[in-house]
Amino acid sequence: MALNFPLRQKFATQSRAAGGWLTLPSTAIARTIALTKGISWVLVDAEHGLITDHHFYDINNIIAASGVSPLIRIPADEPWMIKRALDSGAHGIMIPMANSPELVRKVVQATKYPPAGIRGYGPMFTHATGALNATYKAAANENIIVAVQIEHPDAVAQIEEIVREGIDVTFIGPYDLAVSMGVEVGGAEHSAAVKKILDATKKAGKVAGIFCLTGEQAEARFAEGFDMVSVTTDIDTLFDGFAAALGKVSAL
Ligand code: 3PY
Ligand code: MG
Repeated sequence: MALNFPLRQKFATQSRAAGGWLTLPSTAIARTIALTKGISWVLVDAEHGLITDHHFYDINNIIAASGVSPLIRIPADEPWMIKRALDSGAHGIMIPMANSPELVRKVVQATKYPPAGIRGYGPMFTHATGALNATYKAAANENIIVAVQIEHPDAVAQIEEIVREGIDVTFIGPYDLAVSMGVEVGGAEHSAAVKKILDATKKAGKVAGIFCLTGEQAEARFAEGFDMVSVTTDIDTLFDGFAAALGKVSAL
């Protein structure tokens, strides 16, 4: 059974999936982003954002009610965190620092009910997926979107093996990738690593994603062949908006 996940529909039609990034625990901000024309997914950031699992359920519902897929980025590759995020109705999960095929296999198993995996049963609050309990369980394994972040040289070195695991998306974290490689974002080594990840992902028939902070960056990444790209974040929009407004005011 197919669950009605807007982001899966984007994948099926191979059209550009532009997303927003939510770092603040606010249903109002989540809805504002989700209702922006052109957005098909919102990343709920429980890794570096201020959001915790206490907020997941309401945020997922408001994003899904806007016709957009909520994805949750959890702080680490822990099965219990994956379980809590999925049980709150996320359409998908994003795992930071997915640095080896073994780790990715463990993560994929944590997203699946037995016998395919080890996910525990308790989908009473998965309203944002449009299904609950037995109906949800019957559909979850094949519908939940699994995105793993490629943001470390160990992952780049093993990218061909990583993309063969049961994931849907490789999602590049360009800033961690630069920090962990000890190079500049956009420099020659960084760009070569990004290209290697993109090529391996496309060759495996998986979705290639990358984090961007501006529409200009997103447009360039889509043009390079990426399928799933963020356009900005709530907090960056606030920074930029306040700075731009204050830039018009003299003698402060
Ligand atoms: C990174 O650039 O490291 C990311 O994870 C984007 O949020
Ligand atoms: Mg990162």
